[in-house]
Amino acid sequence: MKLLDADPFHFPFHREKIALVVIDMQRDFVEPGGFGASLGNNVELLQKIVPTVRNLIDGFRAAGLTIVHTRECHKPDLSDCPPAKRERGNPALRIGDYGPMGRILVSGEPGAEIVPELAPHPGELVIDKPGKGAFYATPLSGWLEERDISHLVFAGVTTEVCVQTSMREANDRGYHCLLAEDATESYFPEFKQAVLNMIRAQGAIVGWTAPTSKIVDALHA
Ligand code: C5J
Repeated sequence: MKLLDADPFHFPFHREKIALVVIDMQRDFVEPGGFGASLGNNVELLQKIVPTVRNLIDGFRAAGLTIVHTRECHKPDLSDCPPAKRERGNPALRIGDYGPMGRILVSGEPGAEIVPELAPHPGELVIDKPGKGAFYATPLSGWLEERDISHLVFAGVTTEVCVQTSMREANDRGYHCLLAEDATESYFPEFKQAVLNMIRAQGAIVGWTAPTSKIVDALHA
């Protein structure tokens, strides 16, 4: 059993049972011309965490541990995109419409790809998810069970939407969850801070948070 120096208290974990889940580090959220920018957001805020997310991924790679990358995207016929989701947002550039990086949030389009710096390596798991949560309508639960994973470290974007939803889904499924504080970001800094506070309040009601350097150090301690 290892102990990671986290908030609100130490996070105990077994090295062979921990996995990293990197949420939606896609061009559509991080680069100009994608889904995030179409909603009027400043994507530069999200670009800044790419090197830190890379450090976290490299720490898990060096330790030979399971890494999951998710992508929020829909089938080209949009059969998995509920009208209630598509109808919201920017009416001039909806999910499925053509933007500068191809069709917005559609699998196989350039915008749906993970940014090149964080591209999955062979053998790493890649989940395409139609919802905000990584467990909804995906094979993630089964893949984690097959690998006997009980502890999850989360990173990625955006903190209060897909990261928080996925972490709460995992929490309800019995996983011990830790969020890498500096490897997640929001277009709204106050929303990110609120999520960090919510997660670790009430005796870690959703889970723990810790900076990337402490997570990587604990993996290799
Ligand atoms: C959003 C996400 N923000 N990946 N998706 O719509 O957080």
